[in-house]
Amino acid sequence: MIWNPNKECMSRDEMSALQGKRLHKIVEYVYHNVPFYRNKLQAMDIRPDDIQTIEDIKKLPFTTKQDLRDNYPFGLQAAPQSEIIRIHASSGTTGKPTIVGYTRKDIGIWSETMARCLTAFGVSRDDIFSVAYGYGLFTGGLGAHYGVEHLGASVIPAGTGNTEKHLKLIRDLGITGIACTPSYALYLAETMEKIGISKDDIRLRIGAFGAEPWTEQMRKEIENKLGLKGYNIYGLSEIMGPSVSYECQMQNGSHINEDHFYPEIINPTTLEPLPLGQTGELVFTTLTKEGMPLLRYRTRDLCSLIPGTCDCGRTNVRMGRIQGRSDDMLIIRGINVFPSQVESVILSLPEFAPRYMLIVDREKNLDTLLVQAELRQEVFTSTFDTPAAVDALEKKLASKLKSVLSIAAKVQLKAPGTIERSQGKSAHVIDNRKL
Ligand code: ADP
Ligand code: K
Ligand code: ZN
Repeated sequence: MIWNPNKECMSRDEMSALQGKRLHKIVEYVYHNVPFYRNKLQAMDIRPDDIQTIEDIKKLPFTTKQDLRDNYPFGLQAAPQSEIIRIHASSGTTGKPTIVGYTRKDIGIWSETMARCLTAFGVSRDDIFSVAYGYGLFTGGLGAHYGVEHLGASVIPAGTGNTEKHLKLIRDLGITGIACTPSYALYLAETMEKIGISKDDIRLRIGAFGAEPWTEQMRKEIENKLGLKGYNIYGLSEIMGPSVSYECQMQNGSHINEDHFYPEIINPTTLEPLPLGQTGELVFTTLTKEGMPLLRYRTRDLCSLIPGTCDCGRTNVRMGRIQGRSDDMLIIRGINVFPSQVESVILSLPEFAPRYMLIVDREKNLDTLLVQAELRQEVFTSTFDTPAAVDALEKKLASKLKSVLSIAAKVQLKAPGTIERSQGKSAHVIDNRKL
């Protein structure tokens, strides 16, 4: 089943023509409504009329996460506040989140692209579908929720947490579909064993898994333990949220909703576009967004685009699995975490030296984060033989970390000079998870 064959099965010529037309319109729109883009385009001597076909996209400037930070909170918003009906935020570094506003039209398109994904996974109006992404500022929960409603299946707004209660609902209501992070799916399976629900007691048949990287091995494990078929769904808040791309029944790459989100692959160092099939940094231009349209947004996700038509009948280009990131962002329980966020917390507390280590692991299928931080000499001298003082300092750091990272971290205080100082990008991270 295909939700919108008119848009998912266009010929390449039709698609390119539509993308070119939309690109021209969006460039004109940001030129008139976003001073940031107008200034950039003027500095490059580009007028909206210079952009007529989709190939002209190569003339346009890139947009980075840093641009979003520099223009925090609403600097890149194109629509007037009266037109914005929802605001999400994704984690940023240095405590500044990325704010994304959506107009009514944006929310409608998001529901449509979500419905396309769900239909490709095999979800229909007869399904009872549980959304177990986090509800709140994170785009996963509400994004998937509106898509399920738009499709017409019955949505269960389960959210995360309350896992045992959720599992009982899955059993008692005969819930047939679920959207969550792959690691939460494994955690569900684990908890099922613990409370004595077997996969024969439940009717789950479809899983929509995304928001973090996962492997074929994880897919097999989840499928075996929950008795369902798992599909990949990809997205990011800056562009929309989940539903930027989705697997079909062929499970050979994820189809991009390219009538709304135009993909390019570039060399992250030279910024040159790469030929189809090569691995590089994924870049998206939003072709229809009103709230916060972005030109050539650098996702930092590394992957390749897969040429050729797909046996499912869809012609939309596919992307391969995310193979890594060109920055040092970690995804822990689906939440984006930058080592620099931890650094900013540590620097803000006078008791700590600027030496720290993040140790990421997976225990019982759930990601864990341990932050080790060195105490300053004078603080160490005055506290190390007073357990209560050490305890208080640990609590102080843990609570500050929680509020900045939005996830709980274990904290371990270290004596001065005991954390190894090394050079390089991931000098502050040990990631023991096997992906
Ligand atoms: P979301 O709300 O979609 O998780 P965020 O902006 O919080 O959006 O995080 C987006 C990032 O999460 C992506 O840039 C990518 O690194 C990662 N991500 C999302 N979906 C997937 C997926 N299916 N596979 C691998 N990584 C993913
Ligand atoms: K994420
Ligand atoms: Zn397909």
